[in-house]
Amino acid sequence: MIKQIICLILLSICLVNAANEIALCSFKSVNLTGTLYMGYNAASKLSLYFTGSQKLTFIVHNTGDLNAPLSSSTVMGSSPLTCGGTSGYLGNFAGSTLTLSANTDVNAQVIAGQKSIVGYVVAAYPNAPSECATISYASLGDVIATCVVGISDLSPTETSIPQDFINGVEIDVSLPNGAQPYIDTTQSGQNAYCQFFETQKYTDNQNFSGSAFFSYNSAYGTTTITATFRGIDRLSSHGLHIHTYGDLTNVNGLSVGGHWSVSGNVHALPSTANRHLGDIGNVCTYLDLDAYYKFTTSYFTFGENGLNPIGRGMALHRSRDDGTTTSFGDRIATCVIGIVPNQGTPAYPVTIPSRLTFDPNAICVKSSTTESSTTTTPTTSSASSSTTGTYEPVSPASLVQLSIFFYTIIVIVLIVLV
Ligand SMILES: [Cu+2]
Repeated sequence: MIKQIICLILLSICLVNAANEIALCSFKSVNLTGTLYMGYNAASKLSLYFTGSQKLTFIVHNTGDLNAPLSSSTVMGSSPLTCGGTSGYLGNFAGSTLTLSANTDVNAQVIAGQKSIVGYVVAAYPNAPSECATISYASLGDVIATCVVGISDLSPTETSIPQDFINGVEIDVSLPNGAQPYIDTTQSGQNAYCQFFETQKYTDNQNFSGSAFFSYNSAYGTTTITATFRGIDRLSSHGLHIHTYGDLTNVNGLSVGGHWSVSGNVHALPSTANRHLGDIGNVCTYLDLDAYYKFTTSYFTFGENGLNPIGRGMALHRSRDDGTTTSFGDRIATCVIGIVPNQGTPAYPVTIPSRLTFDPNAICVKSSTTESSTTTTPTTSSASSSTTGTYEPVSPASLVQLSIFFYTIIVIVLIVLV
């Protein structure tokens, strides 16, 4: 609340980051890799550039959930699909060469204001027509791959915008671009979902999965973030942040940039008032469970004040964030925050075991002797601590196994004595 009041007073510095931002969508599928870049050129037209080599049609759908079912009824805009008429019809591409289909201006699509596609899913289809033509959805074939449109920077330090994108479609890097999500003020709030992809810094050699769900409560102005992760190192808790860019192009996760923040912020844990917008603490791990996270904050909103996380990125780190900038290590997984429309739930809901409670500041301390009172811990084992020297709470399941073991020993001893 304090931050929001300060932001209202000093609105100019609270518009998050510079406005010179573009949109992009990175396909991370075995079927398709490549990035679709979107920016306004000197003529204020949205221009598109695709780095892949396949001939494809790109369609935007009315969801930012990568697992949501897609059909003709979820296409953004009208049907049939017309170039320049259907807002979700981005056109037909034939790779990075500067042909009409690879590099074209479009009129009905935007990355700012009303109808912005930032935070929505783009799906790639195989049966692209040879030129811009009115087509039926069914003629495009089955979806090859999907991605979520995120925000990136035209003058980045940690990502590589193709020079062909800037030169070929005449993007003027000195002009403001200003990619922003569309805020539907007719809704009482928007939810969001972020599906993680492991980076090349992920070394745990297990099947990884992870997702985060943002549930916005407009009545209280609060956002509850829940998340689960599988396949990550259980000997450590893991720093989790919202980062500035929804850009997954860098294989090591560097292109999500620094922590999402406004001027004057410093890095800290949620227990500290002055911190980055994206400082949301740690994910706790368990000895025999997946990793879970739950945190409620009023530090940012889903409103129009520049503090909206849609289209930004998230990063899960190798190590625990102890509030210092050097503590949390590599980015082992990253994602783009997409819209879940109509305050809905994602196709694969994030579920948290009911027996778990969470520290309001998402601390996850390392000490095995203090963890039960200060960190995420199963409610039914609050008096216990780990017997292995690690700092994860012992789960109820482990306690049951331990009890059965000792009970068996006692019974055996009694039988021998009798
Ligand atoms: Cu981070």
